[in-house]
Amino acid sequence: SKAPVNVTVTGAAGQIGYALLFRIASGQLLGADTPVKLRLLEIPQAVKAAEGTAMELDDCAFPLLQGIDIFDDAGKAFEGANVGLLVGARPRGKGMERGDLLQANGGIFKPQGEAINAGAADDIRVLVVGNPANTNALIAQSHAPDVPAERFTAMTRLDHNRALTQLAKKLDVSINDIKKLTIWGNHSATQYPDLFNAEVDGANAAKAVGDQAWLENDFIPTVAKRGAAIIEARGASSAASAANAAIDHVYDWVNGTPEGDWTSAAIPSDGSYGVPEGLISSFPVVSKNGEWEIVQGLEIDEFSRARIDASVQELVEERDTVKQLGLV
Ligand code: NAX
Repeated sequence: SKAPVNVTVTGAAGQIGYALLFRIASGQLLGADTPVKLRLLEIPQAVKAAEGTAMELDDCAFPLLQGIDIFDDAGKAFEGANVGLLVGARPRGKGMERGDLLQANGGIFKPQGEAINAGAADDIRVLVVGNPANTNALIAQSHAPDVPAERFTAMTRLDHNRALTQLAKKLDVSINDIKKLTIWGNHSATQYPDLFNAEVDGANAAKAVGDQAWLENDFIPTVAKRGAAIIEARGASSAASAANAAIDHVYDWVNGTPEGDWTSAAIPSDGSYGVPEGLISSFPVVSKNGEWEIVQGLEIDEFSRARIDASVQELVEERDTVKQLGLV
């Protein structure tokens, strides 16, 4: 039988953690034949709540779950980690400037990057969920010089999934009829969901929509502001859908993306599509042999170019800020 995979989850007692851990333990993160050991990281005040979640995990008697350990120390939590799901982050407080937010998150993602560098397994794969996800991933990556840079990724899969459903509803088609949709740039309100390279039943999706006004004034803002709409409706931010997207991201990373399609993930840029090298930006990606590859050769029209550039510019500014703060 397969050796268990160590999965470290930070922010384990939070609401995404609560939606995520049961799915990992049931085999949905890595596959139904892969046993897992959970390593939960929380701040000291939340360790007790994490212990409560661990009791419930015990009570599920998941056949694949081979152990749960709880830590309030990043160094220990990432020891031997094969997968790191970095969910816990500092939320933006009232009146907090972007610089303050990045600084506060630097205090979390710098030591976690160091801990990954020091103790994680050679095949460590990191997904940052906690916001600002792209730049938090950059901070962690820059403190893990011994880990290949491409092992640090940030989540735009929730945006991707949101876009799939908005398009499917608009065209009254099934999710399964849609291929090759892309989220470009930052996981923020500037993100660009691209229908010009997407396909619906093999036909161009933007043409199938045939309504530029809907695309600009409806589709793009609905996808980009969906998080705020969920908060407005639910009284709490997206949790189960965010956990679902994290599962999708890691599952595809490990097991590969389906032939004839791609997905979206924020991965370190190699300079493709004019995105400055090293920025962790969302791209159209496929996963092969356990590694993400950026889909090459797509045509980027003027409209898309401007949208991508605007989101990438925001990432450049975030990188400049964390550079000034000495965090990267
Ligand atoms: P919660 O506030 O419910 O949980 C966060 C947990 O992280 C808390 O239990 C807290 O104690 C813990 N934590 C804080 N600092 C920590 C540290 N240094 N080490 C370990 N744990 C720490 O937030 P939740 O709703 O679970 O959201 C978590 C993060 O996901 C937030 O940053 C949120 O903005 C982000 N999101 C990202 C999304 C994406 O698509 N990339 C979508 C959903 C979500 O908004």
